[in-house]
Amino acid sequence: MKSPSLLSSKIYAICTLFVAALLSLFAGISAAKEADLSGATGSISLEVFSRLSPIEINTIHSWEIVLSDGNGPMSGATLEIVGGMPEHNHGMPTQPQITEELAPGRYLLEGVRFHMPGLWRMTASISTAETQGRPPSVVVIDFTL
Ligand SMILES: [Cu+2]
Repeated sequence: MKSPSLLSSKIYAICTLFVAALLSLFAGISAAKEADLSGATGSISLEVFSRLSPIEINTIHSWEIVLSDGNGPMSGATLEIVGGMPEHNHGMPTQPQITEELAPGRYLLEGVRFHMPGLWRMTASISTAETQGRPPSVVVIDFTL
């Protein structure tokens, strides 16, 4: 029969390997999850993680929008998103709405749908309690579908 100390050191080694494997798995997942779209203005950066990735035409879906500034995640911000096709002079077929702050600085935008291939422009107007009474910060993101 093996001595208890040998057995416990074997269990320890197996656990260490298991944790290392898990960590490398998570590192791989987080590295793979890059923003689908991003933009910035001043110290504010905006990243779009589409729940439909890659984004497809004519499929209604949601975006998770991550806002941060020089101090970290921007919690409690008011975010309005307007989209359209600048070359066609029309808007989106839907009016996407922010419905929830999923985590500090991470907002859920529901009702996103693009109905045509071509150049799309999303304009995000961002205001916070600190910037009340001043014009919102505006981030413009152009992309082609
Ligand atoms: Cu169009």
